Amino acid sequence: MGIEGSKQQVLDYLRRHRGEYISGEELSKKLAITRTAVWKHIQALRREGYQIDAQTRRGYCLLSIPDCLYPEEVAAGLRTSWLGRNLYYYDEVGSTNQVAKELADSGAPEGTVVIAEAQTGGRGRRGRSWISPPRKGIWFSVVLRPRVVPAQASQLTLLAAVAVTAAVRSHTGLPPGIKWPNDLLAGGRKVCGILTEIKAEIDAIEYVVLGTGLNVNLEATDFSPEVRPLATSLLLELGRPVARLPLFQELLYQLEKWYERWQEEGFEPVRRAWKEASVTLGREVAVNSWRDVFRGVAVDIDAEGALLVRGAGGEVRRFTSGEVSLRTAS
Ligand code: BT5
Repeated sequence: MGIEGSKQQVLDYLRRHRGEYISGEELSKKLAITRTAVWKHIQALRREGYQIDAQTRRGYCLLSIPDCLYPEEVAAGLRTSWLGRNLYYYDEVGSTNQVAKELADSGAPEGTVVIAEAQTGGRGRRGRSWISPPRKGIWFSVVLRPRVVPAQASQLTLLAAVAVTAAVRSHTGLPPGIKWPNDLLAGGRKVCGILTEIKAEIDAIEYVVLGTGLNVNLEATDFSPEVRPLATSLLLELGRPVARLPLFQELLYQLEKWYERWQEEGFEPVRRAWKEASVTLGREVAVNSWRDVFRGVAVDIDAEGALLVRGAGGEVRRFTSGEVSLRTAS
């Protein structure tokens, strides 16, 4: 077994006996490695942020695990059956969406997840950038291979917004509002963005990469001056830090649940949940599409997930993409 493998076994053993002292001798016997190797693994785990107490006669005791999204920690409490079971972890990466697309191109199975503690080239839509400082957010991408026609892929963005909203609400009590199509707002500011990228033929999807950036423990100073007035984090809204690991596990669980429901029952349940959490419907909006800017009242989303906006003259326009700015409160 490799060094990483036996380090993992030391960790697993200590995790199973959390709060107890385990002697170096016991570890060395049970795992069939030398006591020097045990000690080296303990040192390495401490460098990764695990708090492990060592006492001469009693042995080692795992006191706390770091708030990192290490794959072994994610897997240890994951409630999904397939999503996130194939997990790629990076301390730092350009963009998790980029990595996920490369993996998908080389055949990665549905449910493959790429997570990074930091992104140096995090991306938004239309070439914009996404601020992703180390260990303060949840920056991840999922490879999906849905059996629907390409036109339905945009429903996945709304589905992801619903799943993230559910996870944040159940984990923190804070109910984010969804701004069509891909922004989650808290206190009127953006707390999460979703970037859906697709590779398809005319009539069949090869894959969809669903990238989510959730601001968890960012401080105001983590945002650039231009973004600061528009952005927020769970920490800023709740006034306390939020543990990322269980929240990430809940995100994956909700995504899998909503995705399966969508595949089985179609868009309607997603649409209902989306409408409940929406902060767009009923509001005056300006929609910036690639054609022009259209002003009116957002009245509904239709059975495909498109936004319906009624203009001043009563005409209703349908948008499948575009940027929405909210004007006055209704
Ligand atoms: C989005 O784009 O909202 C999609 C963001 C998706 C990010 C995830 S992170 C994991 C995965 N890997 C990636 O490379 N991307 C995905 P858009 O609607 O275009 O919004 C981008 C705009 O939001 C920027 O131009 C800024 O004004 C603002 N912004 C940038 N970083 C932000 C942050 N951390 N929080 C809130 N707003 C931000």
